[in-house]
Amino acid sequence: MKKLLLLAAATAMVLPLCAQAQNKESFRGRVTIPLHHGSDHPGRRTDEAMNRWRGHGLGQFIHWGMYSIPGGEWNGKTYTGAAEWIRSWKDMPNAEYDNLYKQFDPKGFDAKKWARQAKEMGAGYMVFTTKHHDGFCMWPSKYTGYTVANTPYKKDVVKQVVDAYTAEGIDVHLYFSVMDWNQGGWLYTAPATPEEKAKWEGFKQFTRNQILELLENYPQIKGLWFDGTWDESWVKEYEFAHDLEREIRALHPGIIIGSRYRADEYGNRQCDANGDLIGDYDQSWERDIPTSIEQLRGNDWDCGMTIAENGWGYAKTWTSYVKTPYELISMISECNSMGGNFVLNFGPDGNGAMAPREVQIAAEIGRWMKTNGEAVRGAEPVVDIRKQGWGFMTKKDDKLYLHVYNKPLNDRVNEAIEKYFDGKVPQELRKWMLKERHVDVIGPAQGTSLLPIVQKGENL
Ligand code: JFZ
Repeated sequence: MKKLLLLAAATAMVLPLCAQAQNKESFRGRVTIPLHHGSDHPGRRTDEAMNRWRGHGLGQFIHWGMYSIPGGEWNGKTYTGAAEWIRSWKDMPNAEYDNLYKQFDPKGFDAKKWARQAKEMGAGYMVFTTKHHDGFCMWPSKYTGYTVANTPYKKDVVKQVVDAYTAEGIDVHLYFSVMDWNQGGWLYTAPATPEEKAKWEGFKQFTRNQILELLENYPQIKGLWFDGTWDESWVKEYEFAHDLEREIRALHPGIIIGSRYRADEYGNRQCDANGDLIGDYDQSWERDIPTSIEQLRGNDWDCGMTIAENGWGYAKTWTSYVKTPYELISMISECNSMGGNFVLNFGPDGNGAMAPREVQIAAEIGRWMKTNGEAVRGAEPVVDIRKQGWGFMTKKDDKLYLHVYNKPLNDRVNEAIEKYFDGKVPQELRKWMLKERHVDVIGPAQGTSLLPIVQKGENL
C-alpha cells in the first residue's frame, strides 16, 4: 500500500496536470521560468476579433510580386525550387531579377475579380504579400525606391487588394517578410563590426517604419502575417521585436499576429521556453497538418497550403505533384476538425491573371463550400467523440457535422453518435441509421458531385 502511494506521488510530480484531476492537494501549480519576452497570453485569445478569425475556417493566400514575371523560368530553363525564390537560383543573375520591376505593368490585374473569386470559393479572409524576401514593395513605401510606384504600372497594389476584399466582406491580413534581400542593411547573422551594427540599426528602423506605414495606410486590415524571421540577426532582436509588437497592438487594437514573428530571450521561436505559444496563433503548420488535436496543445493555428508540393509564387510549369480539388477539400475538413484555418495559396502571373487551373480549383472548392460551408464556417472541433476513420467531425451549436471521405465498404459509419447526443439520437439522424449505432451517411444523391458529402445531424 505504501509503495503504491509513493508511486502515485512520483507520477504526480512528473505529470502535474494529470495529477491535478486526481489529487488537487498534491498539485502545486505549473512550474515556469520568468520570461520578459515570452508568450504574452498563454492560451487562446477570446476577444471578438480573434473569435471572428477562428471562425473563418477557410482563407486564401496570394503570393504576387516580381517573381511572378519569370514564373519559375529563366533563359529557357525551369527552376525546380519554389518560384518566389527564383532570385536565389544560380541560373538567374541577381541584376536581372532586380530589374524585373521595370517591366511590371499588369494590364490584367483586377483586384475586384480576385475578391469575387475568393468570395465564391468561400474564403472568410485572405493574406496578401506586401513584400516578399526580394524586398519589392507592392505598395508605394516612402522608405525605399524599390516599390510599385517606380514601375510602369505605378499604382498601389496593396490598396486595391485591401479595398476590393474588404468590400466583399473578406478580412485582409498582410504578409510581410522581415528578411529583405534588397535593403542593404539586412544581415543573416548578428552584426559584429561597428559598420555592421550601424547598418543593422538602420535596417531595424526601416522595418519598423514599413510596418507602421502599412498600418497607417491600410487601417482596415485584421492581421499581419510575418515571415523571414528565422535568421540569427532577427532572433536576437527579441526585445526590439517585442517592443514593436506592443506598439503595433497599441495602434491597432485586436490585430492578429502569428507565432512566427519573434523569438523569446532564449532564442525559442513559435513557443517560448515554457512551451507557451508566442503570438496569437501557431504558424508552424505550414504545408503540414497535425495528426491529432492534442499536438496543438489548445492553441489556435493556421495551415498555409500550396496547390503543388511547394512553391507559392506563379510557376509556368509545376514541377511537383499537384493536389486535386478533392484532396484540398478534405484538408479543409481535416484542419477544421482540429480547429485550424486552412489557407489555400494562389499565385497569379506577372500580368495579374490567375492560372486557369487555380481558377478551376477555386470553383470546385466553392461548389463544395456552397453546400457544406456551414460545417466549416464558425464550426468547432468535436473533442468528446474519438476520431473516426471515415473522416472528420465538426460541430456548431446543436449540430454535428460528419465529413465523410473514406466511405466504409458497407456504406455505414459506425461512430459514437449516441454518446454525443447523450443516448438520445435525434429523429433527424435516426433516419440515416440502418441499425442502432450505425449511421448511413450517403444520403440522397447530391447532383453528380464526386466531392465528399458533409452530413449534418440536428439535435432536435
Ligand atoms: C516562407 C517563404 O520562404 C515562402 O516563400 C512562402 O512565402 C511561405 C509562406 O513562407 O517559407 C517557409 C517559412 C517557414 C517554414 C517553411 C517555409 N517553416 O516554418 O516550416
